[in-house]
Amino acid sequence: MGSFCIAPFGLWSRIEPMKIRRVVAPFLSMAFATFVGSAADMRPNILFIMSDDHAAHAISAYGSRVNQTPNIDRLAREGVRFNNCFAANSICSPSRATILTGKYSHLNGVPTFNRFDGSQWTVAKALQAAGYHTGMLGKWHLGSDPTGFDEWTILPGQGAYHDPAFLDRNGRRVVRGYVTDIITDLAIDFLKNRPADKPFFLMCHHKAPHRSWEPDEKHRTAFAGKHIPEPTTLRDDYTGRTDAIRECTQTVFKDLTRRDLKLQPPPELTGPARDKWLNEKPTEVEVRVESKSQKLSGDALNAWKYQRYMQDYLACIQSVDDNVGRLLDFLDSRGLAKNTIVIYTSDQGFFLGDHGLYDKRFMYEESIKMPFLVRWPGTIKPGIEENRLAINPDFAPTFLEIAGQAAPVGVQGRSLVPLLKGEGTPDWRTSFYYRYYHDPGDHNTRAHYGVRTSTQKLIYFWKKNQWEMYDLTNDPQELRNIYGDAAQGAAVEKLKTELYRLKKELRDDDQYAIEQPPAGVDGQPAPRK
Ligand SMILES: [Ca+2]
Repeated sequence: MGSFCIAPFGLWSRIEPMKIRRVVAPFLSMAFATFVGSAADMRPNILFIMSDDHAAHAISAYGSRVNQTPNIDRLAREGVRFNNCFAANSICSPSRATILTGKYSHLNGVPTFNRFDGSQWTVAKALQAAGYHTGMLGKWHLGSDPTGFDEWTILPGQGAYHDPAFLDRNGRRVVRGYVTDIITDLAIDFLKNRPADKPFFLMCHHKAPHRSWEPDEKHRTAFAGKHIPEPTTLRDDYTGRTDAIRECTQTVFKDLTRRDLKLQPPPELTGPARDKWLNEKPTEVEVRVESKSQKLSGDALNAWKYQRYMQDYLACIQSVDDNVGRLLDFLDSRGLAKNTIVIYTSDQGFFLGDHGLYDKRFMYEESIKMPFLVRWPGTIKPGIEENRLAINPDFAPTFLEIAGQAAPVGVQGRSLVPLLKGEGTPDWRTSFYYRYYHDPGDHNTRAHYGVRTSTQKLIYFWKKNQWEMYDLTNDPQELRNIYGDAAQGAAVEKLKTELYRLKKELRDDDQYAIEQPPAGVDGQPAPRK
């Protein structure tokens, strides 16, 4: 399909968003047929950079206490920082499926780590049909081949940090180097070789900083001796909380393995014996301090484990930050920055020792909060903050509106374009629904659903029939479960009403409450066509 021109983008930006949907979108198909082959399409490009498990509180623009991310910060300085953007199901594959479809897990069919049905509607297909040149590079983690992309090169499953294999339409190839650098190289190649007469939509998905947190040598060395401040809730004793947090195996002190801690197995161990050694969770560790061997256990070992975990996690992020800088520089050097919307996000948040945990899954703030930074020169005022509630089902309708397209029936999110433009939205959501299914999953994390408003949170662990409630204004760290407080009776009832209203409105009929679909995104990639 050739290029087309309907109106210069200046006109798009002057038309009210709803009018674009009602008036202009139906006109698009007509215009598309009429003007095929005419002047260049000036709709903005979309560069969507998403990392994996990068918590907002490991970005200095979000006030990180543990690292500095000058390149990612540039997007906050030159664009908008969303302070309340959340994943609706805080694990990798479900977040990705939701971003592509604008739908919750129970409707897009990916509640856990199961294969995505690529025959369904996705925003990539819609943008491709609307004349965008579409690309997907990096971590995909949805089992099936990408659909709706003119170009795709993906990591199989989780992918590898060093000398990773990639899959594309031609099969599998190994690329020498470090994964974050390579994905950025692929993105730069995509930008260099794209058709000049079309706007582009590029999903650049980093693997980092996902477990097993393997930095490149440069950043590993830079962080090796660094002391990382501990979070205040690292030694949370879970008083007043339900069983779920006590039962999970995602704690820094008890559950990091020798592999996670990068301990070296004895040289005589090989094969399964070596793997067994690496997968054990050590209660005593021998380290070298100033060339002397020292045995660590108890509190000293706990503190050491936190440092080891965070040093590698943050070193992986530093490479992501460098590479975001490379991409922004490339846009500048090619004169692309002005008409390219750049988004930086992560598929969900991560516990950085908060509540003593690593990983995500739980509906607590550190896990569900996504960094969401957007630069759109000429439209977004530089350096602003946005506090309205955004969720990852909103991303697809946002991309569509940017491209002048209406969201189809069934998309559950709302376009964030009015928020990006700083417009008032009197009917914006005041709460959102969350649901996590993967139980027992990789970390024995109990399934739950819940509702979060701007000031409160209610969580229901349905397999345990246990509840938690938090006052986010007076207890932002979520240390005091007030569900059972007599004084909260009316507030609990109000939140429950809202929870079940949302559940019904979103057509969550407990489709995956008991049985989860079989795993299908890790290990061997899906058979090639
Ligand atoms: Ca993830």
